[in-house]
Amino acid sequence: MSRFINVAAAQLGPIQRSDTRSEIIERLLAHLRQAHAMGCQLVVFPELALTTFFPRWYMEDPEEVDAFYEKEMPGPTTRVLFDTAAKLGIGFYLGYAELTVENGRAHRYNTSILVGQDGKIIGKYRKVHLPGHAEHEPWRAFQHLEKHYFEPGQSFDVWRAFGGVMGMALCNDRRWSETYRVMGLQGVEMIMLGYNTPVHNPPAPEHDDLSMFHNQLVMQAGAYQNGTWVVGVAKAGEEEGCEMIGGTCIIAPSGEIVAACSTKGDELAIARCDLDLCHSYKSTTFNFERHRRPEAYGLITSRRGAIAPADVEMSPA
Ligand code: CDV
Repeated sequence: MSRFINVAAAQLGPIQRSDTRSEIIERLLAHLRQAHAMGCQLVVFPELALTTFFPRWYMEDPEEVDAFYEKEMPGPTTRVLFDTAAKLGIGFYLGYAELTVENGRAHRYNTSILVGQDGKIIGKYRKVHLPGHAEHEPWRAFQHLEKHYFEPGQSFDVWRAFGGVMGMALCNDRRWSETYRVMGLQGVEMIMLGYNTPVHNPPAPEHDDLSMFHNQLVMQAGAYQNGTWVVGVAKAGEEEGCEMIGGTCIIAPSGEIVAACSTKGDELAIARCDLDLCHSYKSTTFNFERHRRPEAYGLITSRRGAIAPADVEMSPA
């Protein structure tokens, strides 16, 4: 059997701070229209797709900071995305900064939503693995203040949609095997994942040459080890003087890349994804029910950091 879904990985080139929301949304709409013209049912946009990657700056003025967040979704400027999706009958995944007030307290998250072909929100995900730091670190060429600007999300959920089981993650989540496995244990068949990854890693510049290799390594491994499609979508190119990797790609449950962008600008990579391809991995090598040994994995949830065994004093012979 085959269950096909035509998916567009909608890479965005850089978004500068001076770009208005309306200008940015025009670029997203162009992607939606082009993907629809090419027969797609789903478009995947990057992380923080409505703004420049603002955690690269330390800002103290709350008004300046809050301008980067969406207070409602859809809101006055984003509604056109939902209306266009409904009109074209095309769904989308969108990453953005969310500001919500609960019990009189403001909460800020790095969020993505999945929107159906009817233009209605199916599900929301809040980024669990927030990389970087919480305090200003002036020694860096640029900041990575996600721990300052966002609270972590608490779960990896999946949704029945688009004829399959769909999951969401954001950027740094892709480097953690737990991300894929928690969704794998819920039968995920397609993980959508937007990212903003600078080429330069200030705390470990020795990794810079490997940034694209690591990007593909983690997503290909996550796809194969969980028998799922992975759609990884970059915001790419030189954004406010910071060079971002591209590497947008669609990965099959075999771990193979089946479509990829070749530029660092606005570009679609399109694949006809058969969700039934997941089955041959989920029912053989990665038949979890048959082969997993959770009784041996207790440390995964009980311990956060690595602790090596203490050195054993060797008594003299
Ligand atoms: N936006 C991200 O989560 N970026 C990280 C950076 C810190 C390397 C990433 O894992 O790509």
